[in-house]
Amino acid sequence: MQRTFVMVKPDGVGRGLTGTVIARLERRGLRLVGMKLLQIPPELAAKHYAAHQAKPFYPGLIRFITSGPVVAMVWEGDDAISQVRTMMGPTDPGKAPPGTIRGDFALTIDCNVIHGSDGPDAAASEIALYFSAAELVSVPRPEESWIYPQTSR
Ligand code: D4T
Repeated sequence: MQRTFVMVKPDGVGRGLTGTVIARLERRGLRLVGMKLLQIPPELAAKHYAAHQAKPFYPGLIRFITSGPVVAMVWEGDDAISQVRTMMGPTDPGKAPPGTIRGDFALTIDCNVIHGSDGPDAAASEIALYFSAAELVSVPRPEESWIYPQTSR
């Protein structure tokens, strides 16, 4: 079992895509263990995107990510980090195949609907940025015996 941080960005929330994103992750078999709606303050945005601070797109990225509410979530499951990244599609929606979230719902890299951690270190630090341990609740779903048959039966 692995945890990953997922965020529906302001464009996704504004376009009413939050439910669609959640439904896709749920249907895949991932387990939702934390969720909150918030408008990201600039200080938190700077921490989240610290790795991009020197990039030319950084000011626009901070403006965009703080421009409206986001839905921050933690999802859990087998290989959750890469499963979610695959479901998201590439950062640039122009390169994202149909069937991926970005390939189905986005056209530009600036407004690409969803964020998902790109590795275990990012997942751990992003989860800690947005959630306290008490805000995460992991309860197995009954149908998981059909998702992980070898371990649950
Ligand atoms: P996030 O972090 O939002 O899940 O995106 P990715 O992990 O897929 O991609 P990233 O970290 O390389 O980029 C972070 C964020 O910056 C925006 N961006 C990126 C942008 O506006 N212009 C660009 O040229 C790039 C590379 C989109 C995602």
